[in-house]
Amino acid sequence: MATLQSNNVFNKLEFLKLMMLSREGDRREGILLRQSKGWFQVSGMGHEALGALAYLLREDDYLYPYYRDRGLMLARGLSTYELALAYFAKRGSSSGGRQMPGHYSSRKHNVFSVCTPTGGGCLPACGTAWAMKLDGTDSVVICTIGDAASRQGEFFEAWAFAVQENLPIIFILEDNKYGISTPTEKFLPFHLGIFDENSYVKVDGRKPENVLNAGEIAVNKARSGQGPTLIWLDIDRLSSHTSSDDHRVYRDLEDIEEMQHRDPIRLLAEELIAAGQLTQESFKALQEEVQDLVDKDYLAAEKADDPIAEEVMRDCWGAEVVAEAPPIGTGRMTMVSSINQTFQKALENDPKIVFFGEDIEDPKGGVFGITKGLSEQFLRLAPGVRTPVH
Ligand SMILES: Cc1ncc(C[n+]2csc(CCOP(=O)(O)OP(=O)(O)O)c2C)c(N)n1
Ligand SMILES: [Mg+2]
Repeated sequence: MATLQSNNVFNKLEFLKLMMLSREGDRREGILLRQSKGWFQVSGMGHEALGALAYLLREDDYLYPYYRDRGLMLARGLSTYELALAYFAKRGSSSGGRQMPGHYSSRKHNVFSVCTPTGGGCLPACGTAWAMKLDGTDSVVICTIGDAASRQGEFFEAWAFAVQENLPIIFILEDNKYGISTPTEKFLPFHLGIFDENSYVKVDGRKPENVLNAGEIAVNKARSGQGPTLIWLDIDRLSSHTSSDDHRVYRDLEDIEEMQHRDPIRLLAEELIAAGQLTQESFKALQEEVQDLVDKDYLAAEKADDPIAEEVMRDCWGAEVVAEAPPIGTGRMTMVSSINQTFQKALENDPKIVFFGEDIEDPKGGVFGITKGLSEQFLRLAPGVRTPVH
């Protein structure tokens, strides 16, 4: 089955093939949809250069992508066959057929399942980055969102928390100028001056080396404990929003035509041809090779097993844990006291427990005193964390 990431070294010609593989997968899914063999499609056409980020990551790093990130997913190591299984909602897909197409996930590659509510991955991504920091590792998290999604409250909350805790996280804002049919220029936080100019980097995201260079600085910064970066990528959505949309209804045809000249695949192919690393013939041969690979994977995936109704609850829950009464004293006590003692026992037994919230610290320990005494007794400073962990 087709996976093209042979090693972690970035090579333009190999990367061109990866972007073409992503594009062809999108094209194939569009055709299958028109043949009524699929139910929904969301394409990453125009966003493929983001895949360059994967070359900066280690296995222990995490990705919180969104639905435009097919190129990034392929570069991370997901195969076209796996994406095809997801497209057909097959039993063997990463979600066991529970997720929509384009809602990537991979336990093996630390890819957290895409949230359908836009921006919904930002806070869990911070949680993962915080856990990495508390564990004292030098892993990093990459979280991607769209330009319209950057107006979600979660994004601002996540950015504030990432800055506060100096988290090893990189937010990638894929600015394709539209949220479905709505132009986002007027609403984009950068255009409103909400972010200090020193807190983000703007990059032409049509060129993989730009993504790679900005990403490298951000990943090194995060790995060395110097905190988060926000990368604002200027890109194009070359397709309609999804298979339920037709962008010709709200975009000028000249505008659509003009975008094709900034197509990242076209730009890289032209560059490689000019550099003598590719010819028109070898480009055509590459296209045929990629088409063939994608064809085979989708044909094979189409024949794979469908989900079984009886297995619908499989993987929805972890192993059952037998509930035990907390080892606190017996006899009469108030509810507040029993909760407080339970927390005490938990903190004594598990150094990984983190209390997170407002008004939980001593001397008050909450309006009802539920956490009273805990911060004084268990105050722990995680390595490199600015604020105490209680
Ligand atoms: C919270 C929420 N509101 C609305 C939607 C419906 N919706 C899905 S995608 C989308 C547009 C997102 O645009 P953008 O963030 O710019 O990403 P793009 O699709 O352009 O890559 C909207 C409004 C949603 N999924 N979640
Ligand atoms: Mg957009």
